[in-house]
Amino acid sequence: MRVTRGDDGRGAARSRKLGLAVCWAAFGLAAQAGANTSNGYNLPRGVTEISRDIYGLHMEAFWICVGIAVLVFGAMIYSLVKFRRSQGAVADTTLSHSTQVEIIWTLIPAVILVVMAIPAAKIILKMEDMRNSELSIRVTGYQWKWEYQYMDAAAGIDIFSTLARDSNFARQLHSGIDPYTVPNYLLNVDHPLVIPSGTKVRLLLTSQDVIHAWWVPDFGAKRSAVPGYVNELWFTVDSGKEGIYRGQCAALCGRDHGFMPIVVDVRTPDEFKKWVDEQKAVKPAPAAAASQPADGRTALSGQASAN
Ligand SMILES: [Cu+2]
Repeated sequence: MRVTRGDDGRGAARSRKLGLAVCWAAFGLAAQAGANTSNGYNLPRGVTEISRDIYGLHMEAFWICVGIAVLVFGAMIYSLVKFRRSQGAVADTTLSHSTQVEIIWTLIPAVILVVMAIPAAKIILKMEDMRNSELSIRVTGYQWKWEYQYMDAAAGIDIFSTLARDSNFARQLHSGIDPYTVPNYLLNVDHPLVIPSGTKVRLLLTSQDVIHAWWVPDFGAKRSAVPGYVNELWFTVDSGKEGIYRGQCAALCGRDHGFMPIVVDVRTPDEFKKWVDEQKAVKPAPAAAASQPADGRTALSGQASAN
């Protein structure tokens, strides 16, 4: 680019200062976005290895984007300010094509994409690795509730999980109840899914009517529940991270789609065992065949198990 300068240098100093200020502002915003990881500005770090992997991948992509933005917008703003007509800049009309430049601006983005794709592929493979799961739970979506049928050591436990009654009353038209007075409004259920910490839990997801999606952000876990299909999903909640975790159906599954929340009650393996014994004592386990499919193909939907 050919430039004719006609000023005494004061303009250049001013534009340098301006450019610096813009760069600092961009950096400040980026730093702020990166630091606010737990107050609603960013993904949750979560309580599983997968959720932390996803978070790391997200931050890696974020910082690459920040770097690209700083370079591209920095060059643009610098050029706009420095080579403006009032400073005597004259457009270069001779440069129309450069093979060298085209190769460079094709190769650099390609390399960046590969750098991002390698860790992403590793995490996807890890998410799909269902081997050595210690507890399997069959999850069936209905309009609008979830059914959790335990297998393995907890076989026989069958829970329907629906919207908590106080939320359900408050959500009715003209209920007269202020939703702000309802704790965990629309995010609470009558019977949560209870699972042990430090245990590889595998969910087998299906649906009895339309497509639902089981999603708990803190687990980095989300998968569709599709009628006629069985999708798998696994997570291991860290030991020491016992507590209540909340999620929602993440598919537009019909009129009351917003009213089928997910609540997971994570307990220590000992407490979980106690809970399993309590459940079995309250309700004797039905015939093993109903909850533990003999050949894995049948009994994954209510209709099949009824045959
Ligand atoms: Cu749903």
